[in-house]
This record gives sequence, structure tokens and C-alpha cells, in this order.
Amino acid sequence: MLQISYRVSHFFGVVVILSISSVVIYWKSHQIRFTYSSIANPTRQQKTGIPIKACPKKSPYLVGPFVFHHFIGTLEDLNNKYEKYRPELGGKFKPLECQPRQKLAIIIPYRDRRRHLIDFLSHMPPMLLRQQVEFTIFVIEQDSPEIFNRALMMNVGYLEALKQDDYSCFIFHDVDMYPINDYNIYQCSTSPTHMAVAVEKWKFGIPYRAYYGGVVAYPKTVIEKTNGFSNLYFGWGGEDDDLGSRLAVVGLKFVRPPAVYGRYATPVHSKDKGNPEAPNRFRLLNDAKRRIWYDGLNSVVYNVSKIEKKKIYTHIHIAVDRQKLEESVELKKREP
Ligand code: BGN
Repeated sequence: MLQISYRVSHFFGVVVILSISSVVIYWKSHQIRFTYSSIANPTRQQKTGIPIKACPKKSPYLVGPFVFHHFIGTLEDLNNKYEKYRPELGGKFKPLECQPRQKLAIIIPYRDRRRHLIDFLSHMPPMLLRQQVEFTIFVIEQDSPEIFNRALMMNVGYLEALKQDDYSCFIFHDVDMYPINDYNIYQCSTSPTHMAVAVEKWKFGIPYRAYYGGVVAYPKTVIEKTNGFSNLYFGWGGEDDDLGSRLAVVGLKFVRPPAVYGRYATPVHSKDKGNPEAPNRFRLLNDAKRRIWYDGLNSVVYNVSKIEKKKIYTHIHIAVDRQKLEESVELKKREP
């Protein structure tokens, strides 16, 4: 990455100084410095183990808009591609040149989307590294045969990620949405943030004003306030609208990045045959504001069937017993 800086100098002659990582030109009273630094190469400070300075508020590596490319290759190819960034097992990536400000867990509710997952894993890390973010991608896969429950997988992802490390920021992410602007920063502010505001499949817009799906960022404190998310939406639709209702109950509003930044590419695919519409979503949504206190993190029930700490991400397999879960929510409701 080439950086150019300028300052006024007290030296009035003409001199060029060359070193391995920079060229400094003194010309009359001007000093122009060209510095080359590679994100991939650890600094001397890091090699020596001396604490490194906090990352700047704005990363110097941001390039602005960039393009989504479908990745032709395997997970093994990606493991090799990212080896130079030295992720810890389970896929924890850290900027090598500075101390990041937040620990980010990206939670992907997942079932049966291998191709999209490979594209996601190919697309995301380079952008997040340019943003100088510390992050881990958690893929939360719901086992067959129960109907898919996206918001439940978000609750599970939150709880399971916290068992691995003290993450302060959580981004809940559809596997088939790919950000295409570096300035859409993957960090949490104090407010929850709806990040997917210019989505390709809706002509780089959103389907309705209150849409709150696709990609949302939550600081840990807000998830605690809303009791996480609803456990009851089995099937497609409504669970993201439910998240929005919860925020209103605890007196919070979500924010959005400007549409030029919150842009997402989306691959074309037909509606999931394996994920039928949730027939009770209208009834659930009507009642969303009342359920927040007993339907969420405090009543969730699930079993972890497998945790796979892969080289570049963590894959957690979850078994769901719908009856047990619904009973648990009901029990919580009746608690005095
Ligand atoms: C909406 C769905 C959302 C979905 C968007 C975009 C519902 C609830 C109806 C009362 N909401 O219609 O969940 O993200 O479409 O596809 O179905």
C-alpha cells in the first residue's frame, strides 16, 4: 500500500533519500514522502512483541468501491490465500500493524449454501483487513430436518461466539450479501445499524422503508437489552421485522450508513425450496412487542452437535427441538 505525505521542511536544497520502505524527496522548502507498507507484513514492533499502537479511527487502506467476483476454487485454496495474514485457528483475523478497537464476530445463519459460503469467505476478509478490523466469521448451521429458523441461529451464534472470546460487536449477516464499498465500516457504534441499504436484487435499494434485514450490526449491550431475537420464526419471513419491533420497545432506533456506502452485491438465485414461508409470521409479528421479555436469549434451547474450528472460520452445527424450544418460551412467559 503506497502512502504519500507532504510537509514543509526547513531544508532548502534538493535531496532524495531512498530506504527499503520509503522515498523522501526534499525540494526547496518541501518534503514529500512516499511510504510503502504491506498489510501482510508484520511490523518490527510486532516481531519484537512490544505492544503496538491503537489502530487509527480511519484506516489508511480504504479504497472505496470495489467489485464482487464469484470465486472459482475450494476452501483449501482460500486457506492458502489467507495464510499470509496468519489467522488463529477458528479464523480469528487481526490487523498486523495496530491494535484494533473492537472485537467483531460475524454471525451467519446458515443451511445448505456451500457456493455462497465460499464466495463469502473469498470476498469478506480482504475488505475487513483493509478496514483494520479484528474479526471472526461464525457459520451457524442448523441441522436437518427441522424447518430453518434464522433468528434462532442468530441467538445461538451470539451465545456460542461469546464462549470463544469476549466479542464486543456482532454483525448478523446473510451469506448471500456481499458488501462492495470499503467505507461501509464493519464496526459497531452505540446504536444498532442496518447496513444493507442499497441491495442489488432490489435495484440497489430496499423493498420497504422499515426493512431491517440482510446485515445488521449490534454492540453487545444492545443485544442484552433486547433479549436477543425471537426464537419462534420457523421458515421464511418476518423475523427481521420482529428485530425492528424489539428496538422500539427498549426505546432505540437503528441507524444506516449512506446508500453510497451500504451497497451489497447479491447473486441471483431462486427462493429456497427447503425454506417455506413461516405461516404464523403475521400473528407472531402482531404480538412481537409483548414477547420480547420471554422469547429470546432467556428462553433459547438448542444443542451443539459439532464445532469445527477451520483455518479461516468457525463452523458450528446446531440441533433444534422445536417442541422443547416452544415449551421453554411458554414456561418463561408464565414465570411470575
Ligand atoms: C418481507 C418479509 C421480510 C423479508 C422482506 C424482504 C414478512 C412479514 C410479513 C408480515 N416480512 O415481506 O422478512 O426480509 O420481505 O424479502 O414476511
